[in-house]
Amino acid sequence: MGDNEFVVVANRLPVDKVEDHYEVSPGGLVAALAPVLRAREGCWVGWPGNIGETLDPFEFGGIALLPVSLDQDDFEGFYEGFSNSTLWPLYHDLIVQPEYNQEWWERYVAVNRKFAEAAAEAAAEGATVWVQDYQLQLVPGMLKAIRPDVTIGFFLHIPFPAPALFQQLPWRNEILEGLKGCDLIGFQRHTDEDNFRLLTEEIRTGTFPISIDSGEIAVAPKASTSRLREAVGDPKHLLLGVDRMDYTKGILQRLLALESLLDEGKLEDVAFVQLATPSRERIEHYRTTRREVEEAIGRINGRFGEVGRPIVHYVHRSIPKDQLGTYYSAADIMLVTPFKDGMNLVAKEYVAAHPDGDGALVLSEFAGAAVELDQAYLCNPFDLESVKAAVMDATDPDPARMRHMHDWVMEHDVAAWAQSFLEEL
Ligand code: ADQ
Repeated sequence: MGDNEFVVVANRLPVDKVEDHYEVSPGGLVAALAPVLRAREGCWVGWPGNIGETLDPFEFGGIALLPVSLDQDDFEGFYEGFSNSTLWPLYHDLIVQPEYNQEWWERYVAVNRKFAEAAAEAAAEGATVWVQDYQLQLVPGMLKAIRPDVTIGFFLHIPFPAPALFQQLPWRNEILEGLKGCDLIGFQRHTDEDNFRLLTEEIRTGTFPISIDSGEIAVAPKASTSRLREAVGDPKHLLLGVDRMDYTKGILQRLLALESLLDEGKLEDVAFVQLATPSRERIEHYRTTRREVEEAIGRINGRFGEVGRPIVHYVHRSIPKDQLGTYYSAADIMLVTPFKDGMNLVAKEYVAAHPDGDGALVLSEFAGAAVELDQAYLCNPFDLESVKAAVMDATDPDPARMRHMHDWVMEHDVAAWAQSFLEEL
């Protein structure tokens, strides 16, 4: 038993090792939880991010960090395997086929046990423990067995599938048992919560749509946005995509929509910037997605670009948040076209960068964000014509729609999200 009144358990610690020191990792979750952690003698349990590294507990920015180490087999079986090649595709409605592998499952159990034991060690008598996401669904049950005195919350950042899909999982009963250790489970959308409740009604659940740190995305000064627009040839329409390179995000589909609009001569004087963070690159489906995206970009530029003036400008790297703000501010049309997405914070970040109502958001109806951002130009990424129509509508946007969404996002930020979950817990 430890002395922390509040414990966050997440796959990753909220820090990254940069050469010989640590830096806070970017992201809303840390920003939202840091004040709560500081105020309540909090501790964060998670993996430091380097395979095979074993670290003693340390403090960073007033928060106690309790590292859980993962070796190569843990990383491959628990993280790349069960989490990202079984659960990720299954929970995103089988965009690619999930793989069911007994050894991965055993690693998932073993690693969840490590996290549960670490949380049990950190938590004070009667503490509140908040477990994050699909990698750790067994932690609540395991922790409750060791420490029945603690209150356990769980938040699922990704969708929860319909029962007919979930039932495919050979270990579906074990996952449900794990989650039954919770006092409260939070979902992104009502449909996720409803899907879960069709399987069991024993546990208290709620819908808490996550959001962004409203202070993190600043509106960029005119000089920087002009410089960016100039760099891409001062087009009439600057389109933008920002994603992890993931098959759920529909990056290829938006490129195909663009290509088709150019082909038909409906869209002219356009530049498209696609920023993509490398992600899960050892998994075959991710390599295929990247290959298909890069092939489409090459083809579009070959067909419609000129020397020194490509149509698609592509960066396959992570971009610092302050620079991201310049891209968001400069873009006329933001394309967010996932086949399925728990929330999609990029959509909210774009809206946050447009207080004056300029700009337009093309948003997939299958992103959780579409529930709140219903004034966006909604589309169905499975239907190319629907994406094309939304892009064309977005070329002549109604500023009232963007202003409305901006005000909503600024008020419903990630701090409000954390507060509402913890109050309910
Ligand atoms: P993700 O699938 O990673 O998150 P998203 O919500 O869009 O998706 O968050 C991505 C974050 O990464 C954003 O903050 C964005 O700014 C950043 N990012 C993306 N591309 C970048 C780039 N090239 N450079 C720098 N930063 C980049 C999962 C779920 C989502 C859910 C979140 C939070 O899949 O549905 O919204 O968790 O719950």
